[in-house]
Amino acid sequence: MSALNTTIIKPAIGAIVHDIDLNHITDEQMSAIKALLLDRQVIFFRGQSLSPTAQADFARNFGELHIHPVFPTTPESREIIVLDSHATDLRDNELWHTDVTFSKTPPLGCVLQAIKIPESGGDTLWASSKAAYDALPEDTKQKIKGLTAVHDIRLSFPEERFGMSDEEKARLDEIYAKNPPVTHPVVRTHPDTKAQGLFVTEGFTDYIKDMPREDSDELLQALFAHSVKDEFTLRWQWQAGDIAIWDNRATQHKALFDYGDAHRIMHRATVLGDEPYYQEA
Ligand SMILES: O=C(O)CCC(=O)C(=O)O
Ligand SMILES: [Fe+2]
Repeated sequence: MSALNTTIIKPAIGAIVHDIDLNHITDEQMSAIKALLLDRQVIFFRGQSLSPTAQADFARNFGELHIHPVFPTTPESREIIVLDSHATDLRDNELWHTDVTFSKTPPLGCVLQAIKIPESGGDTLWASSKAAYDALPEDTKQKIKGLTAVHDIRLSFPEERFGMSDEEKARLDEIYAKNPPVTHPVVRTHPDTKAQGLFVTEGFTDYIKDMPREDSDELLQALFAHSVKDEFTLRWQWQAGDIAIWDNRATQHKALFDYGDAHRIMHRATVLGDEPYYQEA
């Protein structure tokens, strides 16, 4: 990691990379960024300025990009989602979630750039799924290791959220039909590091399969609460020009919606990922 000047944020998660302009990076720096991301799970860069096409090109270093079924995009690049608090209801991002786990192959990761940040509020929190898994009691690890759970887009994008014009309703019904509920392992083995991570979130995980609903609800509530304990999480206070990159296979996150009517705009590129699996260590 000698190609990068970094500061660790917390033992479990996070690093800041200094003295780098993401518009001009060498192959050596890119390799170091990838290694740092695997190690720290979410990494931050201050003082950046990537146009939508430059942000998409940078994100493509990690893999092919995803087009989101719900969020609007920039005119310059359809691969850049615009999260604009004055244009879209962003309350769904305030639930702890891992991005797009309502799909069979959730994203590998995201590159998020702060374009406009309120004077106060609007922080984002990330939690390490690995740290959460590692800290589970051994009997819980044994209990959950073979389980699978159903993830559903409707938990975070419910009908009530989208206005009820016929046009909106038809669009949403089409989105639901194209994204039926999917099943994922409750413990996910990271494809690169082979680390185990807890892979359920309040944003998208509906129920654990082959378990009475009440037991599933109780177990999920306990796992949700455990996943986001202080020692597994960090909180990022944004400045415009910040970029965060997270490993979506190893984290969950939550964007606070605590800034009233203030204007907050973020640009996100989403890198395609593969099908989650569990493999015994
Ligand atoms: O707006 C943010 O800080 C993050 C929103 C979010 O959940 C995302 O971009 O995946
Ligand atoms: Fe998200």
